[in-house]
Amino acid sequence: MRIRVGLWSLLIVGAACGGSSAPTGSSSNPPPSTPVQSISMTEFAFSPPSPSIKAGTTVRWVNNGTTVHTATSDNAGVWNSQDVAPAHPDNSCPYPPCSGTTPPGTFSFTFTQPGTYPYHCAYHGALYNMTGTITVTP
Ligand SMILES: [Cu+2]
Repeated sequence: MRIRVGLWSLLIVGAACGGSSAPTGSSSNPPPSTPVQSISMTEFAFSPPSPSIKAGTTVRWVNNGTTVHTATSDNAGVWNSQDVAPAHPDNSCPYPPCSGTTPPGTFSFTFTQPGTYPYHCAYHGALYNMTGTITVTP
């Protein structure tokens, strides 16, 4: 009889220890990854051209058009996509040149500093007013 009572006590203590590591009720979702703002490039516009984003957001330009475009900051040196080729499903190129993109069809840049960032397409900015402005808020 005495031995049985002793085992019971050990089991209860063990259960109490196991319970101490229970979750504290926070969400089980993983931490959010870097937010992404997509901007489509077509002939001859960015869409949306001028989004407002939070610092730390990555802007991802996607060329959904049929010729090369760029996303180039008006202030030299902030960012320059170089040529972004059309992102056709078969990566075809109806209106060459369509080279110089990494990876095909997209260009990404992460904005870490709040501010106002005007940009343009190097080929169609002046000619077709293919321009935009990224507003970065804290
Ligand atoms: Cu363009």
